[in-house]
Amino acid sequence: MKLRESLCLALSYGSAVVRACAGHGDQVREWSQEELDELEMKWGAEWGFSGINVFAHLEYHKCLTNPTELFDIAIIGAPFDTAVSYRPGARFGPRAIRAASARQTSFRGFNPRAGINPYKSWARIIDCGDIPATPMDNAVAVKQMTAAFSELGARAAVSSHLAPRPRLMTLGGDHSLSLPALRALHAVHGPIRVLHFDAHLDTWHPAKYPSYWASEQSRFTHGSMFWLAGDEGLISNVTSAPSVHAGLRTRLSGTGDWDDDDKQNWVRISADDVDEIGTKGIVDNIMETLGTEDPVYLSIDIDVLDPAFAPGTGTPEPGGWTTRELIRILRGIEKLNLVGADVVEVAPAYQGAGEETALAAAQVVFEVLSSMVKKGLEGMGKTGAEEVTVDDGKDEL
Ligand SMILES: [Mn+2]
Repeated sequence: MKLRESLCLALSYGSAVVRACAGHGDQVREWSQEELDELEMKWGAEWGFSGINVFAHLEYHKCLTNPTELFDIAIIGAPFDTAVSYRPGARFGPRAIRAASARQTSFRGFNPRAGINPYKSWARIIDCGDIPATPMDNAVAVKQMTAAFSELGARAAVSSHLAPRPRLMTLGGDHSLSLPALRALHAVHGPIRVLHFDAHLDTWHPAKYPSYWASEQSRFTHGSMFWLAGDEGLISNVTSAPSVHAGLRTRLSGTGDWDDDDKQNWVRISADDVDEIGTKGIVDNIMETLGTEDPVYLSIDIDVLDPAFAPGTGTPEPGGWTTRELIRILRGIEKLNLVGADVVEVAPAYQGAGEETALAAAQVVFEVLSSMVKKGLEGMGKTGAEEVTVDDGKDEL
Protein backbone atom coordinates (compact mmCIF):
# COMPACT_ATOMS: atom_id res chain seq x y z
CA MET A 1 0.00 0.00 0.00
CA LYS A 2 2.77 2.45 0.89
CA LEU A 3 4.53 1.67 -2.38
CA ARG A 4 1.29 2.24 -4.29
CA GLU A 5 0.70 5.62 -2.60
CA SER A 6 4.17 6.90 -3.33
CA LEU A 7 3.87 5.70 -6.91
CA CYS A 8 0.59 7.57 -7.30
CA LEU A 9 2.11 10.75 -5.86
CA ALA A 10 5.11 10.62 -8.16
CA LEU A 11 2.92 10.16 -11.19
CA SER A 12 0.71 13.07 -10.27
CA TYR A 13 3.37 15.71 -11.02
CA GLY A 14 4.27 17.39 -14.26
CA SER A 15 1.69 16.04 -16.66
CA ALA A 16 -1.32 17.65 -18.29
CA VAL A 17 -3.20 14.38 -18.09
CA VAL A 18 -2.87 13.56 -14.44
CA ARG A 19 -2.58 10.07 -13.09
CA ALA A 20 -3.63 9.69 -9.51
CA CYS A 21 -5.00 7.21 -7.05
CA ALA A 22 -8.75 7.27 -7.38
CA GLY A 23 -9.35 7.11 -3.67
CA HIS A 24 -12.02 4.46 -3.96
CA GLY A 25 -10.55 1.05 -4.32
CA ASP A 26 -6.96 1.03 -5.22
CA GLN A 27 -6.64 1.46 -8.94
CA VAL A 28 -4.76 4.16 -10.86
CA ARG A 29 -6.66 5.79 -13.69
CA GLU A 30 -6.21 8.53 -16.23
CA TRP A 31 -8.29 11.71 -16.04
CA SER A 32 -9.61 13.03 -19.32
CA GLN A 33 -9.20 16.67 -20.28
CA GLU A 34 -12.99 17.05 -20.04
CA GLU A 35 -12.97 15.83 -16.46
CA LEU A 36 -10.11 18.15 -15.56
CA ASP A 37 -11.92 21.05 -17.25
CA GLU A 38 -15.00 20.29 -15.16
CA LEU A 39 -12.94 20.30 -11.96
CA GLU A 40 -11.47 23.63 -13.02
CA MET A 41 -14.96 25.06 -13.63
CA LYS A 42 -16.21 23.75 -10.29
CA TRP A 43 -13.26 24.65 -8.08
CA GLY A 44 -10.83 26.80 -10.06
CA ALA A 45 -12.25 30.18 -9.03
CA GLU A 46 -10.90 32.08 -6.02
CA TRP A 47 -12.60 34.67 -3.86
CA GLY A 48 -10.47 37.60 -2.82
CA PHE A 49 -10.18 36.05 0.63
CA SER A 50 -9.51 32.48 -0.48
CA GLY A 51 -6.38 30.84 -1.82
CA ILE A 52 -2.84 30.85 -0.49
CA ASN A 53 -0.82 34.05 -0.12
CA VAL A 54 0.32 34.93 -3.65
CA PHE A 55 0.39 38.45 -5.12
CA ALA A 56 -2.94 39.22 -6.84
CA HIS A 57 -3.73 35.48 -7.17
CA LEU A 58 -1.15 35.30 -9.95
CA GLU A 59 0.49 32.05 -11.00
CA TYR A 60 3.12 31.11 -8.42
CA HIS A 61 6.45 29.46 -9.14
CA LYS A 62 9.50 29.44 -6.93
CA CYS A 63 11.56 30.74 -9.83
CA LEU A 64 14.94 30.41 -8.12
CA THR A 65 14.56 26.62 -8.02
CA ASN A 66 12.83 26.46 -11.42
CA PRO A 67 15.44 27.84 -13.82
CA THR A 68 13.34 27.14 -16.91
CA GLU A 69 10.40 29.24 -15.66
CA LEU A 70 10.19 32.32 -17.89
CA PHE A 71 8.22 35.54 -17.40
CA ASP A 72 7.96 39.13 -18.57
CA ILE A 73 7.52 40.61 -15.11
CA ALA A 74 8.27 38.74 -11.89
CA ILE A 75 7.02 39.67 -8.44
CA ILE A 76 9.88 38.70 -6.12
CA GLY A 77 9.92 39.08 -2.35
CA ALA A 78 13.06 40.04 -0.44
CA PRO A 79 12.11 39.50 3.21
CA PHE A 80 15.29 41.03 4.61
CA ASP A 81 15.43 43.68 7.37
CA THR A 82 18.72 43.45 9.24
CA ALA A 83 20.15 46.65 7.76
CA VAL A 84 17.61 48.96 9.42
CA SER A 85 18.52 51.83 11.73
CA TYR A 86 15.22 52.18 13.63
CA ARG A 87 12.18 49.89 13.65
CA PRO A 88 12.80 46.34 12.43
CA GLY A 89 10.04 44.23 10.88
CA ALA A 90 10.16 44.73 7.10
CA ARG A 91 11.08 41.05 6.71
CA PHE A 92 7.32 40.54 7.03
CA GLY A 93 6.65 43.09 4.27
CA PRO A 94 6.36 40.71 1.30
CA ARG A 95 3.76 38.50 2.93
CA ALA A 96 1.82 41.55 4.19
CA ILE A 97 1.81 43.13 0.72
CA ARG A 98 0.71 39.85 -0.83
CA ALA A 99 -2.11 39.51 1.73
CA ALA A 100 -3.21 43.10 1.05
CA SER A 101 -3.23 42.38 -2.70
CA ALA A 102 -5.93 39.73 -2.25
CA ARG A 103 -8.66 41.80 -3.91
CA GLN A 104 -6.54 42.25 -7.01
CA THR A 105 -7.32 39.65 -9.66
CA SER A 106 -6.87 39.34 -13.37
CA PHE A 107 -10.66 39.32 -13.94
CA ARG A 108 -11.26 42.61 -12.15
CA GLY A 109 -7.81 44.02 -12.87
CA PHE A 110 -8.77 46.83 -15.25
CA ASN A 111 -7.00 49.98 -14.08
CA PRO A 112 -9.30 52.89 -14.92
CA ARG A 113 -6.52 55.42 -14.33
CA ALA A 114 -4.24 53.66 -16.81
CA GLY A 115 -6.92 52.37 -19.18
CA ILE A 116 -5.53 48.82 -19.24
CA ASN A 117 -5.66 45.55 -17.31
CA PRO A 118 -1.99 44.71 -16.67
CA TYR A 119 -2.87 41.11 -15.77
CA LYS A 120 -4.66 40.42 -19.06
CA SER A 121 -2.37 42.07 -21.55
CA TRP A 122 0.72 40.88 -23.41
CA ALA A 123 2.92 40.36 -20.33
CA ARG A 124 3.34 37.10 -18.44
CA ILE A 125 3.36 38.33 -14.83
CA ILE A 126 3.98 35.68 -12.16
CA ASP A 127 4.78 35.60 -8.46
CA CYS A 128 8.27 34.12 -8.12
CA GLY A 129 8.12 33.76 -4.33
CA ASP A 130 10.84 35.01 -2.01
CA ILE A 131 14.62 35.21 -1.85
CA PRO A 132 15.50 33.38 1.40
CA ALA A 133 18.08 35.94 2.52
CA THR A 134 19.72 35.12 5.84
CA PRO A 135 18.94 37.32 8.86
CA MET A 136 22.19 36.16 10.50
CA ASP A 137 24.91 37.65 8.30
CA ASN A 138 24.38 40.73 6.14
CA ALA A 139 27.43 40.06 3.96
CA VAL A 140 25.95 36.68 3.04
CA ALA A 141 22.47 38.18 2.59
CA VAL A 142 23.80 40.75 0.11
CA LYS A 143 25.49 37.96 -1.83
CA GLN A 144 22.27 35.96 -1.83
CA MET A 145 20.14 38.88 -3.01
CA THR A 146 22.66 39.91 -5.67
CA ALA A 147 22.83 36.34 -6.99
CA ALA A 148 19.05 35.98 -6.98
CA PHE A 149 18.36 39.31 -8.75
CA SER A 150 21.15 38.59 -11.24
CA GLU A 151 19.85 35.12 -12.05
CA LEU A 152 16.20 36.15 -12.43
CA GLY A 153 17.03 39.38 -14.24
CA ALA A 154 19.24 37.58 -16.79
CA ARG A 155 16.53 35.16 -17.91
CA ALA A 156 15.01 35.58 -21.34
CA ALA A 157 11.67 37.39 -21.34
CA VAL A 158 8.67 35.50 -22.75
CA SER A 159 7.76 38.45 -24.98
CA SER A 160 10.17 40.58 -26.93
CA HIS A 161 8.45 43.88 -26.09
CA LEU A 162 10.57 44.56 -23.02
CA ALA A 163 13.88 43.59 -24.62
CA PRO A 164 16.40 42.57 -23.70
CA ARG A 165 15.43 41.15 -20.32
CA PRO A 166 12.37 40.69 -18.11
CA ARG A 167 11.44 43.07 -15.33
CA LEU A 168 11.64 42.38 -11.60
CA MET A 169 9.15 43.99 -9.21
CA THR A 170 10.61 43.50 -5.75
CA LEU A 171 8.60 43.50 -2.52
CA GLY A 172 10.77 44.54 0.45
CA GLY A 173 12.25 44.10 2.83
CA ASP A 174 14.28 47.06 4.02
CA HIS A 175 15.61 49.57 1.52
CA SER A 176 19.14 48.17 1.44
CA LEU A 177 17.94 45.59 -1.11
CA SER A 178 18.17 48.30 -3.79
CA LEU A 179 21.98 47.86 -3.81
CA PRO A 180 21.91 44.19 -4.88
CA ALA A 181 19.06 45.02 -7.29
CA LEU A 182 21.15 47.78 -8.91
CA ARG A 183 24.20 45.51 -9.12
CA ALA A 184 22.11 43.00 -11.08
CA LEU A 185 20.61 45.68 -13.36
CA HIS A 186 24.02 47.22 -13.98
CA ALA A 187 25.21 43.92 -15.44
CA VAL A 188 22.40 44.10 -18.03
CA HIS A 189 22.06 47.84 -18.72
CA GLY A 190 25.26 49.51 -17.50
CA PRO A 191 24.90 52.60 -15.29
CA ILE A 192 21.22 53.42 -14.91
CA ARG A 193 19.17 56.26 -13.48
CA VAL A 194 17.08 56.02 -10.34
CA LEU A 195 13.74 57.55 -9.43
CA HIS A 196 13.57 57.35 -5.65
CA PHE A 197 10.41 58.11 -3.66
CA ASP A 198 11.30 58.51 0.01
CA ALA A 199 11.19 60.80 3.03
CA HIS A 200 14.95 60.24 3.28
CA LEU A 201 17.94 60.83 1.02
CA ASP A 202 19.44 57.34 1.40
CA THR A 203 22.68 58.70 -0.06
CA TRP A 204 24.14 59.00 3.41
CA HIS A 205 27.88 58.69 3.40
CA PRO A 206 28.66 55.67 5.62
CA ALA A 207 30.94 57.89 7.71
CA LYS A 208 27.84 59.93 8.70
CA TYR A 209 27.26 57.34 11.41
CA PRO A 210 30.54 57.77 13.30
CA SER A 211 31.21 55.05 15.78
CA TYR A 212 34.11 53.81 17.82
CA TRP A 213 32.86 50.38 16.70
CA ALA A 214 32.80 51.15 12.97
CA SER A 215 33.34 48.19 10.68
CA GLU A 216 33.34 47.48 6.97
CA GLN A 217 30.01 45.65 7.24
CA SER A 218 28.35 48.53 9.11
CA ARG A 219 28.71 50.66 5.95
CA PHE A 220 25.84 48.72 4.36
CA THR A 221 22.53 50.08 5.71
CA HIS A 222 19.05 51.03 4.52
CA GLY A 223 20.21 54.66 4.45
CA SER A 224 23.57 54.30 2.70
CA MET A 225 22.79 51.91 -0.17
CA PHE A 226 22.36 54.60 -2.85
CA TRP A 227 25.65 56.21 -1.77
CA LEU A 228 27.30 52.79 -2.06
CA ALA A 229 25.62 52.23 -5.45
CA GLY A 230 26.89 55.61 -6.68
CA ASP A 231 30.34 54.87 -5.31
CA GLU A 232 30.37 51.55 -7.22
CA GLY A 233 29.41 53.30 -10.47
CA LEU A 234 26.04 51.55 -10.74
CA ILE A 235 24.12 54.85 -11.09
CA SER A 236 24.68 57.30 -13.95
CA ASN A 237 27.16 60.03 -13.01
CA VAL A 238 26.68 61.91 -16.26
CA THR A 239 25.76 65.48 -15.26
CA SER A 240 23.05 65.71 -17.93
CA ALA A 241 21.54 62.39 -16.77
CA PRO A 242 20.89 62.76 -13.04
CA SER A 243 18.76 60.64 -10.76
CA VAL A 244 15.80 61.98 -8.77
CA HIS A 245 14.61 61.87 -5.16
CA ALA A 246 10.97 62.77 -4.53
CA GLY A 247 9.05 63.27 -1.29
CA LEU A 248 12.01 64.34 0.87
CA ARG A 249 11.41 65.83 4.30
CA THR A 250 13.62 64.22 6.94
CA ARG A 251 15.97 66.02 9.32
CA LEU A 252 19.61 66.18 8.23
CA SER A 253 22.95 66.06 9.98
CA GLY A 254 23.54 69.37 8.19
CA THR A 255 23.64 70.86 4.72
CA GLY A 256 26.71 68.74 4.06
CA ASP A 257 24.30 65.87 3.45
CA TRP A 258 23.16 67.73 0.32
CA ASP A 259 26.79 68.12 -0.78
CA ASP A 260 27.25 64.34 -0.72
CA ASP A 261 23.97 63.99 -2.61
CA ASP A 262 24.97 66.62 -5.20
CA LYS A 263 28.30 64.87 -5.78
CA GLN A 264 26.37 61.76 -6.72
CA ASN A 265 24.26 63.61 -9.29
CA TRP A 266 20.80 63.67 -7.67
CA VAL A 267 17.93 66.13 -8.15
CA ARG A 268 15.81 66.66 -5.02
CA ILE A 269 12.03 67.17 -4.90
CA SER A 270 10.68 67.78 -1.43
CA ALA A 271 7.38 66.60 0.07
CA ASP A 272 6.29 70.25 0.51
CA ASP A 273 6.65 70.89 -3.23
CA VAL A 274 3.28 69.22 -3.75
CA ASP A 275 1.66 72.26 -2.10
CA GLU A 276 3.54 74.69 -4.34
CA ILE A 277 3.31 72.98 -7.73
CA GLY A 278 0.79 70.15 -7.25
CA THR A 279 1.14 66.57 -8.39
CA LYS A 280 1.25 67.73 -12.02
CA GLY A 281 4.20 69.99 -11.31
CA ILE A 282 6.05 67.12 -9.65
CA VAL A 283 5.27 64.82 -12.58
CA ASP A 284 6.50 67.43 -15.07
CA ASN A 285 9.69 67.93 -13.09
CA ILE A 286 10.40 64.18 -12.98
CA MET A 287 9.63 63.61 -16.67
CA GLU A 288 11.68 66.60 -17.80
CA THR A 289 14.61 65.31 -15.76
CA LEU A 290 14.44 61.59 -16.64
CA GLY A 291 12.86 61.51 -20.12
CA THR A 292 11.29 58.45 -21.72
CA GLU A 293 14.29 56.60 -23.15
CA ASP A 294 16.97 56.04 -20.52
CA PRO A 295 16.63 52.94 -18.35
CA VAL A 296 15.26 53.93 -14.93
CA TYR A 297 15.09 51.95 -11.69
CA LEU A 298 12.05 52.97 -9.64
CA SER A 299 12.49 52.61 -5.88
CA ILE A 300 9.54 53.43 -3.64
CA ASP A 301 10.02 53.63 0.11
CA ILE A 302 6.51 53.48 1.54
CA ASP A 303 7.60 56.12 4.08
CA VAL A 304 7.20 58.69 1.30
CA LEU A 305 3.58 58.57 2.48
CA ASP A 306 2.58 60.39 5.64
CA PRO A 307 2.45 58.15 8.74
CA ALA A 308 -1.32 58.79 8.70
CA PHE A 309 -1.44 56.68 5.54
CA ALA A 310 1.52 54.36 6.13
CA PRO A 311 2.46 54.03 9.82
CA GLY A 312 3.70 50.48 9.25
CA THR A 313 7.22 51.40 8.27
CA GLY A 314 10.76 51.47 9.64
CA THR A 315 11.49 55.21 9.87
CA PRO A 316 8.23 57.21 9.77
CA GLU A 317 8.39 60.98 9.12
CA PRO A 318 5.34 63.25 9.58
CA GLY A 319 4.39 65.62 6.77
CA GLY A 320 4.35 63.23 3.82
CA TRP A 321 2.15 62.69 0.80
CA THR A 322 -1.25 61.07 0.76
CA THR A 323 -1.70 57.72 -0.93
CA ARG A 324 -3.82 59.42 -3.61
CA GLU A 325 -1.09 61.99 -4.34
CA LEU A 326 1.52 59.25 -4.74
CA ILE A 327 -0.75 57.24 -7.04
CA ARG A 328 -1.45 60.30 -9.18
CA ILE A 329 2.26 61.01 -9.48
CA LEU A 330 2.95 57.36 -10.38
CA ARG A 331 0.28 57.47 -13.10
CA GLY A 332 1.83 60.65 -14.46
CA ILE A 333 5.25 59.06 -14.97
CA GLU A 334 4.08 55.96 -16.83
CA LYS A 335 6.13 56.81 -19.91
CA LEU A 336 9.43 56.28 -18.08
CA ASN A 337 11.50 53.37 -19.37
CA LEU A 338 11.34 51.33 -16.16
CA VAL A 339 13.77 48.40 -16.07
CA GLY A 340 13.02 47.35 -12.51
CA ALA A 341 11.26 48.52 -9.37
CA ASP A 342 10.91 47.94 -5.66
CA VAL A 343 8.41 48.82 -2.94
CA VAL A 344 10.21 48.69 0.38
CA GLU A 345 10.07 49.34 4.13
CA VAL A 346 6.60 47.92 4.76
CA ALA A 347 6.83 46.76 8.39
CA PRO A 348 3.36 45.41 9.13
CA ALA A 349 3.80 45.11 12.91
CA TYR A 350 3.31 48.91 13.13
CA GLN A 351 0.31 49.20 10.82
CA GLY A 352 -3.32 49.30 11.86
CA ALA A 353 -5.72 46.37 11.79
CA GLY A 354 -7.08 47.69 8.48
CA GLU A 355 -3.73 47.01 6.75
CA GLU A 356 -3.53 50.57 5.37
CA THR A 357 0.25 50.46 4.80
CA ALA A 358 0.28 47.11 3.02
CA LEU A 359 -2.82 48.09 1.03
CA ALA A 360 -1.03 51.23 -0.15
CA ALA A 361 2.02 49.16 -1.10
CA ALA A 362 -0.08 46.59 -2.99
CA GLN A 363 -1.84 49.40 -4.88
CA VAL A 364 1.51 51.01 -5.69
CA VAL A 365 2.74 47.67 -7.09
CA PHE A 366 -0.42 47.48 -9.23
CA GLU A 367 0.22 50.99 -10.59
CA VAL A 368 3.85 50.18 -11.40
CA LEU A 369 2.84 46.93 -13.15
CA SER A 370 0.26 48.94 -15.12
CA SER A 371 2.99 51.34 -16.24
CA MET A 372 5.39 48.59 -17.28
CA VAL A 373 2.71 46.82 -19.30
CA LYS A 374 1.40 50.06 -20.83
CA LYS A 375 4.90 51.08 -21.90
CA GLY A 376 5.23 47.70 -23.64
CA LEU A 377 1.91 48.25 -25.41
CA GLU A 378 3.09 51.65 -26.56
CA GLY A 379 6.16 49.98 -28.08
CA MET A 380 3.77 47.73 -30.01
CA GLY A 381 1.81 50.72 -31.29
CA LYS A 382 -1.24 49.89 -29.15
CA THR A 383 -3.13 51.84 -26.50
CA GLY A 384 -4.71 48.98 -24.59
CA ALA A 385 -8.26 50.02 -25.57
CA GLU A 386 -8.39 47.06 -27.97
CA GLU A 387 -7.86 44.70 -25.04
CA VAL A 388 -10.87 45.79 -23.00
CA THR A 389 -13.32 42.91 -23.21
CA VAL A 390 -15.95 41.30 -21.04
CA ASP A 391 -14.36 38.25 -19.52
CA ASP A 392 -15.72 34.95 -18.31
CA GLY A 393 -15.30 35.92 -14.69
CA LYS A 394 -13.76 32.59 -13.78
CA ASP A 395 -11.21 33.74 -11.29
CA GLU A 396 -12.93 36.38 -9.25
CA LEU A 397 -16.06 38.02 -7.97
MN1 LIG B 1 12.97 56.11 3.92
